[in-house]
Amino acid sequence: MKIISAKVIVTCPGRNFVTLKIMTDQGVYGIGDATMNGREKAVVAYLEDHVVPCLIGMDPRRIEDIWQYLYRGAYWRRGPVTMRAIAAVDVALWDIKAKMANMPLYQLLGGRSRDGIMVYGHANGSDIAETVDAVGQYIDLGYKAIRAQTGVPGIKDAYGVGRGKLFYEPADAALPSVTGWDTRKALNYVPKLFETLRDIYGFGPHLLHDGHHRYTPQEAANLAKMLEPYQLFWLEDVTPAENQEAFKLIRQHSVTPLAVGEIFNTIWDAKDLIQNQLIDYIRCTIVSAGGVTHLRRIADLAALYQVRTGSHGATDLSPVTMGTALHFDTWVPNFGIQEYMRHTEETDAVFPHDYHFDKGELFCGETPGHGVDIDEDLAAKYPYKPAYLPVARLEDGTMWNW
Ligand code: CS2
Ligand code: MG
Repeated sequence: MKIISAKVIVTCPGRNFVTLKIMTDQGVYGIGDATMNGREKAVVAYLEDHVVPCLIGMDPRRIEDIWQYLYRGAYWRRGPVTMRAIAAVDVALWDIKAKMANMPLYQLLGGRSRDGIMVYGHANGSDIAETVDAVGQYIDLGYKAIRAQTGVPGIKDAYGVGRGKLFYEPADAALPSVTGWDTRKALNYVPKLFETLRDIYGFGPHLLHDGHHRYTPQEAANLAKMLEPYQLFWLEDVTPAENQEAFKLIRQHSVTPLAVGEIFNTIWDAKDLIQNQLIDYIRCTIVSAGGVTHLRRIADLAALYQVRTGSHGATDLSPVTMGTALHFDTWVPNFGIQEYMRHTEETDAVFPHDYHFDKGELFCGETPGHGVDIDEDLAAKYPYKPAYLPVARLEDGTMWNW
């Protein structure tokens, strides 16, 4: 069996997606996601110029060997561009293997560990009252877990607050827009949101919050401690994870569960946080961390330390990543939760898929493969549009972490 061709498809049905389609001499094809929000074309060039030519003639059944070829063989290891390109190939090859085996992907991974995949949705509002209202809407939709983000008085466009209450798309400008940040104002406001949410909705729903790398370790510890009475499911990316020693300070002061990893690309980024038991949930997902082959290694390492998975699932992860992640989540023993930001109708139409939502859970389908395809004719109707994530500045103009 041989790979005879591979093409990179760029489409923008509401937002940009980069998709790899690998064709074989037996007529079976596989689909992989290679989207990197705001840097899409870097991965397109990496795939088209440096990966696709090497794939032609290879045996698509040799998933592990092709993974090692692209990782070790590049010499230049790791990083968000390389690992997304590897992920796209890897996912397309698992899709092909599962189709050849006539099995849904989760069966190849080891079979079902659970019935449904608990997901969390994104509730947001420009202030506490609006966010409380949005959380209520998610509860009405059947969600068991909800991430709550609020605008903060005096901060211009705080992270996580969309224009509509149920939809939020951060990459929304042809050049990065400038948002604001002020830690003191956030620390004075965010705990009140969770106090109000618990007063109104009680302790039934799981509540989550994303600090989006904004706080220093001391501020992060303070926030984690202040949020303790409200028993969050997790507090995410509360401080940047380049210096992982910082998480020791947070742990010393609080038992609020911590989640990190949406910007990690390999097991090496996650290793120390996991082994030192400084986090409770690892957020790496299929597209950003080298595909099924590599994410499985990260999950297995995490399992040794009772760290559970919580895959990133924002709208910039295409339905191909979502579908594949759901097969992964259906199998992985140490599953925690799956993020789920719904795609637009246009996106769902370009990527026909067999997963579905019911009462706070997603379910992968039984179609052989990962269950997600691409309608190339429809995709061609939505050409690439430059779209960037915002940047953040403090009140005095200093650049901050977005
Ligand atoms: C976020 C994302 O989903 C999350 O937790 O941190 O909105 C993130 O900002 C985007 O995926 C960036 O592309
Ligand atoms: Mg996040």
